[in-house]
Amino acid sequence: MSQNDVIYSAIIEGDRDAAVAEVQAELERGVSPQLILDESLVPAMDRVSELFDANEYFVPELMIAARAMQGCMAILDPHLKRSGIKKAGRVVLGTVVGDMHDIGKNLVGSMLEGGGFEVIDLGVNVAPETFLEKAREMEGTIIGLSALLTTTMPAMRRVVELRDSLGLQSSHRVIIGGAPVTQEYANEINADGYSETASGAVALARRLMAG
Ligand code: B1M
Repeated sequence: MSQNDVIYSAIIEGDRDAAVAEVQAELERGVSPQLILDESLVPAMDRVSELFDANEYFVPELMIAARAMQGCMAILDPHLKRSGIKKAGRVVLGTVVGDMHDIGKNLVGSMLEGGGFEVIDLGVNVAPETFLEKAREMEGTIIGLSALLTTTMPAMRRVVELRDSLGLQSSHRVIIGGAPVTQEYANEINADGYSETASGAVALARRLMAG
């Protein structure tokens, strides 16, 4: 384990400038981008999730940490791509049609990126067809759906139904989340997984990728 404590602490404290500067310095020292991601950034975001789950951090702290993480990812991404490092998987993510809430979805996206996933963020108010169109571009892509309104939850069912009608149930798993969503609802609509939290979504996506 070669965790960089400066990066680790800067992410937890949401100090984007310090985190970005140290990531840059690590790259210049020849440290591999994958090592920076796996041993400093991902553990820091895991710690941020723990603090959030323990009610020690609230949404603002979470967002500031996520912004610091995104700043670091912007630097690491080209290096990761160049070195051909295999991503943990690919997730097409969005808030379902009719729903404009994106704070939780963005956190899920940051966490997934922090967890080594490629995230295609389709934004908010995304139609079922759009999810499927984008997901079909690559075999194995996970479809991640977020909904914050009870009135928009049925759109999740429509995504699953469309996926199934296209015969893509074994190649494109659907995971769902958002404040009103439950495991029972996931079972009811035949989604492949539910997570209550952003960090849980990473663990869930990893489990699905592992088969
Ligand atoms: Co809205 N809103 N809102 N809102 N809003 C709620 C959701 C509401 C519960 C407030 C209330 O009445 N108490 C209520 C819904 C009631 C219901 O359906 N039962 C509501 C309503 C009614 C509305 C409007 C209809 C209000 C109106 O206009 N009359 C309207 C709808 C607009 C629309 O979408 N069409 C509306 C608008 C808005 C704002 C634009 C003002 C703003 C959104 C800003 C934005 O997102 N850019 C807003 C906000 C901020 C909220 C509350 C206050 C906070 C939501 C939030 O960001 N939470 C919310 C009340 C509340 O939840 N306390 C409320 C923080 C975020 C980190 O949590 O999104 O749950 P959350 O994400 C969590 C987990 O759920 C999980 O991970 C995250 C981190 O752990 N998660 C996933 C989320 N997605 C996941 C996906 C996964 C896995 C996990 O896998 C793919």
